[in-house]
Amino acid sequence: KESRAKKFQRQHMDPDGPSNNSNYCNQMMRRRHMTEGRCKPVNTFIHEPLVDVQAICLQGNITCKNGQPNCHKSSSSMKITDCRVSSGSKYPNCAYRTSQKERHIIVACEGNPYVPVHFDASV
Ligand code: PAX
Repeated sequence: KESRAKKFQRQHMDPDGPSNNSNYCNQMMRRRHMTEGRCKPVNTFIHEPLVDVQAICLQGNITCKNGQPNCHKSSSSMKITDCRVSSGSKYPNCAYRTSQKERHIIVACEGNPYVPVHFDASV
């Protein structure tokens, strides 16, 4: 079975991206299997090296949106792309809006090694 750490990488890591086109989210949400069973409503891709994203687990510890204590906020801002399902989108034809940003990101970390498993927010 896919580990939580590998699932985070599949859903959120794209170090070599983004290709600068408005179809980025339509292609990537499908390619990374987030349009199977339903259209995942919101998903963020991170365009930074994996080691830099893993290092966030050693940076500022904060409370997560769900009240758990295992969230960490990146000390630097990071290049990200937010994908948000379009209002007219109807499964199985998932359509997304693509928006590129530079933000501090908040991830939840777990395990040994202590690595990202959930994307909490960007600020
Ligand atoms: P997830 O299912 O929320 O978490 P995501 O981050 O890709 O997936 P499994 O075994 O898979 O169920 N975990 C935690 N989750 C939440 N909070 C804490 N502290 C925590 N610690 C561990 C993946 C796994 O991490 C475990 C959790 O139990 C899961 O284990 O966002 C919904 C989704 O949208 C994304 C982030 C979420 O997907 P919500 O409801 O939390 O706001 N998303 C959201 C995003 O990519 N970008 C955004 O800007 C926002 C707002």
